[in-house]
Amino acid sequence: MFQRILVANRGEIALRIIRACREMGIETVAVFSEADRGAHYLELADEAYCIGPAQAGDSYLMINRIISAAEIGNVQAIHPGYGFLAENAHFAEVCQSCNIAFIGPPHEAMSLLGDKVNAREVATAAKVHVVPGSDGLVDDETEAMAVANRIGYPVLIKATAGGGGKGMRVARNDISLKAGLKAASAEAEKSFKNAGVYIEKFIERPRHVEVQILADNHGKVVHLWERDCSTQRRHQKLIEESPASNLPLSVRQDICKAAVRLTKAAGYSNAGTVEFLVDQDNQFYFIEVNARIQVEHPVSELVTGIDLIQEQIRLAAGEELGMTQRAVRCDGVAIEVRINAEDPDNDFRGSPGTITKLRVPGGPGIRFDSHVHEGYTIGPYYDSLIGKLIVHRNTRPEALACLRRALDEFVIEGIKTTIPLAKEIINHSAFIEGQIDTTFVERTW
Ligand code: MV4
Repeated sequence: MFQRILVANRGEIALRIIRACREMGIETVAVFSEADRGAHYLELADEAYCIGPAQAGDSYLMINRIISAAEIGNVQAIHPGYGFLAENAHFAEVCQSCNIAFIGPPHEAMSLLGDKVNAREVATAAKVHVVPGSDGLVDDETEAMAVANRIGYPVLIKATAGGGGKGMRVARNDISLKAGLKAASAEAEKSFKNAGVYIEKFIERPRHVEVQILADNHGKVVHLWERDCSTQRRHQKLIEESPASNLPLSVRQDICKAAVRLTKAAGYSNAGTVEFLVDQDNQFYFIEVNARIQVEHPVSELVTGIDLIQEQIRLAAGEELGMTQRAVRCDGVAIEVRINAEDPDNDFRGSPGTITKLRVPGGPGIRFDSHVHEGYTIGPYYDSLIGKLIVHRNTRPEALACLRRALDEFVIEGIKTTIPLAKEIINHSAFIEGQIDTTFVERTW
């Protein structure tokens, strides 16, 4: 097992990783930018090194500086968290060449699945349903029209290097298809330096259901059931839950089995998430793989009782998975609310400032993962997530009652947060009934 790990991230996920390491008796080396100097979570690491100025591009994204800190800190492994370098296959390869274990998937699987057209091919080979669409990249208007007229409008043009919604265009006829093809391709070239696009049937009002996977380096793969992440706005998830509500057990089992087949076919190991769209007839379609630990991993931890960060570390050290699929329970219901420093009255823009008062809820069923405290200043440099409130109760109505109480107990002064919006959402009848899809928040607010 590793004796020392470098945490190549900041904020709540850096703290989450430091805590996991401490419980495992592993020392941690933290890194920080000038903007994060003095943050309290850094004191919980064994060492901390400054790696540059506030701008992420000059610090948390600088591979040479991270590797230098790893060499000076004498670590055997790097945990990238999420965002920043977490899905950078080149970074994973550099770690390997420096004889430092990357706590994540092999770089080969990461670059394979990072290309969505390749990922669709892997899924198809594994007999996992993909959304009906083009056979590979679409090269020109003529080919695009042939595909669209075969599968039928509306269609969605997507960037093969994309994900998270960038470089996507809906087309409802040949005219908008031609315009969308140009626009999507140009946006993809600009954002990803890869103009490649493909076409899928546009699924109307889908649910976003994703399966948590753990895979060892010896060919064993288990799933930790699914999360519903449909409650989002502008591709920013707001609320996630496990299990998915109103999804029959047989469908959940089929989705989870499909995710395991795909993981095996991709030669993937460590923790990962296989994303699906679920249509109104409960048909599910693979869309992409997230080759990292995700923000919403705690809901899966609570229903299964498995510590995902500790598992990631054991798997990266080459250990075999310690559990069988049968032993992975899905007990009760867990719901996570993301708390962002954003101003709902200013188009949900970041709301930097100092937290002047903080009262955190507690009691049965409540977990709060956050690096912030009274007196903490949220700067303008990074994403606006300041914490995650996660509840775990036996049933969904009980989980919602617990969440309602917790949000009512919460006091955060000095900055604007998404807590008021979260309260409105969880008190809306559609949400209470579990009638949620990816368009719900934007249709309703
Ligand atoms: C789709 C879709 C409808 N039909 N694909 C958005 C981000 C990327 N991960 C995939 N996305 C979508 N792909 C087809 N064929 C609708 C979305 C989508 C979405 C998906 C998941 C969660 C939130 C979303 C919000 C808007 C659109």
